[in-house]
Amino acid sequence: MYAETEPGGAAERTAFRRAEKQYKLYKPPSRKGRSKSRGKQAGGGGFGGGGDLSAVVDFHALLAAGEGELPAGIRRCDRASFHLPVFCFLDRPGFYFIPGALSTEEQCYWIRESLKTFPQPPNRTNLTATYGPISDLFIAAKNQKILVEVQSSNGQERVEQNNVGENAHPGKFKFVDGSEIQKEERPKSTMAAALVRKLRWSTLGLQFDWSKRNYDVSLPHNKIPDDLATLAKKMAVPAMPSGEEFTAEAAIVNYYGPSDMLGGHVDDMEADWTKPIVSISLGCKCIFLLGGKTRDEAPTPMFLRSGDIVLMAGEARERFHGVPRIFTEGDQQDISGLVSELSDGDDRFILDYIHNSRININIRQVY
Ligand SMILES: O=C(O)CCC(=O)C(=O)O
Repeated sequence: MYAETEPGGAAERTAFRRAEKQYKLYKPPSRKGRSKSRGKQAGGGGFGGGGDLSAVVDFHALLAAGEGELPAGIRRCDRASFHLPVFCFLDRPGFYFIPGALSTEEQCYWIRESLKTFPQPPNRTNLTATYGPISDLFIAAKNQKILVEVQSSNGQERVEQNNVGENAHPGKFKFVDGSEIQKEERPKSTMAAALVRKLRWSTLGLQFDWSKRNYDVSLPHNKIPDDLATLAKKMAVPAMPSGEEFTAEAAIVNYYGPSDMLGGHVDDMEADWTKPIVSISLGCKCIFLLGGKTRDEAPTPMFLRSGDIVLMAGEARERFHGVPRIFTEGDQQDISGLVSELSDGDDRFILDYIHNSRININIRQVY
């Protein structure tokens, strides 16, 4: 699904790669050095450790500006059958941007689901290959549990079953309280909280096999949760062929930490490209690049904020796209709504996580 990074040397040869690098390296002017860096931009602009974001399309600002003239190449494509404002690009058919599609309450709900429910087996995550299926990772992290290896690769039992907590897993690892075992007894152990931070993706519904770059229908899976499927069906409307309904069959949840990025790629593994990918942004703001059918075409950068939804259908499915940068704590992350909504006791752990993280849920009709 995601194209690999080109071998060294090729990295900056294309317009897409150059844009990725520019935004990845963007640094907000420090308060102290603000006038200095402004002066630098005026004298030639450019990126590489400074730079500016003036070319980044901000659909929230366009929406707030009201009926005024839109920048060249951008238009409103609202639908009578759809209740929210929709933007699109004249030269990028099949791409739709729905700013602020989800309320703060809805965003919080989907953030909780993304952390607590979506990584649950049989859904697989990037951690599955190393640790086997892990149940209740988020609860374990909240309760400061440790994941320990209970059976070495030669099958030898490392820790007495009776000495450890109730969270036994079919794999070789299980959660225990730190106090329950001695340090020397756990040759391979990781704090559950550290594992939450290492979560990069989970797959829902039909499971995607990254090594084969295809769906593996033989892998055990649950169907997409009804409420997520309903949301996707509702939000897909502006991009759907008339008279048809979107059926959610698979989803990938991407978890981004402070310096994570998603390199340019095309999503071409689904059979029917007339159906959109419904892509939901949660948590910290990011820059999203929408490029052309090759990496040689310069991409259009745009901000994606928590609650925004993007649809990519038809021709837009062939376009390279990616996320070179997210804006975390102290760096214009734009999550004030979430901060007040998640400040209650039980949600504090989620708030700590989302302060420095972005989550993307992209939902697909595969067949
Ligand atoms: O994180 C995003 O907004 C984009 C995700 C994406 O492009 C993908 O998963 O294919």
